[in-house]
Amino acid sequence: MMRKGANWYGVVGAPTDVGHVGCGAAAGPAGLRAAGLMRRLGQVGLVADMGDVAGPAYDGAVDVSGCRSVAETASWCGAVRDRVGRVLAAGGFPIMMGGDHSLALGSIAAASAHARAQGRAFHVLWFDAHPDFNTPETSPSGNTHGLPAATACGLGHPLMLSVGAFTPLLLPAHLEQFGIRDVDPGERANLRAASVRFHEMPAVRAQGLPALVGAALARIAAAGGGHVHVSFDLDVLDPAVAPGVGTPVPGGLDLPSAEIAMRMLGASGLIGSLDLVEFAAGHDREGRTASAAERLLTGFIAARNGRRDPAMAPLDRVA
Ligand SMILES: [Mn+2]
Repeated sequence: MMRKGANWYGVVGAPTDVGHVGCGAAAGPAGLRAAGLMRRLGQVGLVADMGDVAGPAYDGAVDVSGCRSVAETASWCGAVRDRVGRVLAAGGFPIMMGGDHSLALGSIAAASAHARAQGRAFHVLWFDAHPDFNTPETSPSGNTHGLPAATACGLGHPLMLSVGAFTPLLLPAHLEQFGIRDVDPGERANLRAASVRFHEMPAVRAQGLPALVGAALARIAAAGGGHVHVSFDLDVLDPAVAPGVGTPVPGGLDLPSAEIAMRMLGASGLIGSLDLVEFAAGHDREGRTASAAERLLTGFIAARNGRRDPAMAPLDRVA
């Protein structure tokens, strides 16, 4: 079967924790490179390291909206948007390597604009312990990494909404979330008001992540496909598997389920861009989180390229 879409991968690093100052995600790109991620990805696909984007320094100052470092977040997201956009324009598949999850607004701005220019529908599949669907009004912390999914859907701070060339970048009906287990009260109200489809961990455990992801892919395919962006926050994994994250929440995904889901996403041929965010290298233990990130990405790329990766053989038997 022919696979549609880009056959080379451009990794864009965004070394900042502007969205949750001090959470440690600024060390993510350097930590993943030091763990050998680029070399390992290069074994399963044609991968180019597009380097790190840069953005302003920040101090966590709270503005009138009650949110921290909003202008700085918007600036970092703009830098991500531009470099991810260049990968897409050159026919590549962008992998945005965070950094904290606020940066997803930048990659979504690029991917949504790319989809629109091609006349294709745009969808986002979001893997996270948190929905990141707060608005400045509902956010208890004021950290901008809790806002990007809502902002993409057109709800939020004007400075963050201005990262995209248009708004909303994403229809709430085209957003689906998996692995959720830490939802703020106002955030839950936002999700319900927007009718976002989000799967909390009890439902994920009952139905299995692969079944839920398969249903989501089937629904998108039945609706005519389009450009599907995957935003993967490493804190969706259980902290036993991925301790190196800024905001760990117990009761998360096991690695085999996540890995099978990523391989399904790759094999679907529907995915056009991806984020891997919130790796706090300084909190990792025995390289577990970096190793998990590497397995997820190599599994995705190998499946998307229609290859069998020898390292995945034990999981083939599980699946
Ligand atoms: Mn997140």
